[in-house]
Amino acid sequence: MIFDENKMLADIRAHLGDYRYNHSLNVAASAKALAEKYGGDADICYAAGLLHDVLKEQPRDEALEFFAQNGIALTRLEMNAQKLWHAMAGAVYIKKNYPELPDEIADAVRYHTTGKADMTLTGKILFTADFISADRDYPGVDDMRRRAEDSLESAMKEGLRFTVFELSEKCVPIHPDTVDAYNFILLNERK
Ligand code: DGI
Ligand code: FE
Ligand code: FE
Repeated sequence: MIFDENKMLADIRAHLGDYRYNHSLNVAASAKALAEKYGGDADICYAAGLLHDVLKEQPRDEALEFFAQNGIALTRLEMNAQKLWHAMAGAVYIKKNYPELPDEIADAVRYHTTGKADMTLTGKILFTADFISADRDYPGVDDMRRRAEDSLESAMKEGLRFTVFELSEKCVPIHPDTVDAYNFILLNERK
């Protein structure tokens, strides 16, 4: 590991409860395994996994303060979708606190919840690792794990389909990046 793993571990330990700390370790392990399988950078993907949810437990008031202090303007949809905040805030946090890490890590964290069109390999690996990590136990997780063995695109397509389906079923607004990610995958499928 070429990065300071102990710094990241201490940081997420200080920010997260046991459940999400353990989730982060599992996502890091999955991201590393996917990097090895798909030719990504194992250290970059592992670090992205460790840090991806670092601000997931940040209280609402603190998050809004953090956005204001860092000049991050939320769209109306984002203001109403608090579950998206940790990805946006996490990316800014990583840029500020880990200037030694490649930008690719903050970028992958930024889009780990919604996805976006034309993601980096690290971004696709983190997005997929978050769905298949060892702690995940939802109906369909075995199918997701099989897909991730086959291709990142297959796993992402199902992950995005599931997310769009769930959000629309609950009448929750769908972020444009989520729609872009979904459409991009469908339109770029090998025929
Ligand atoms: O942080 P995790 O729980 O590990 O996973 P995550 O960062 O993928 O967050 C998943 C949550 O984010 C889930 O409750 C659905 C929500 N979400 C994902 N895409 C969208 C979304 N919420 C809205 N409103 N719009 C989206 O496009
Ligand atoms: Fe997350
Ligand atoms: Fe996560």
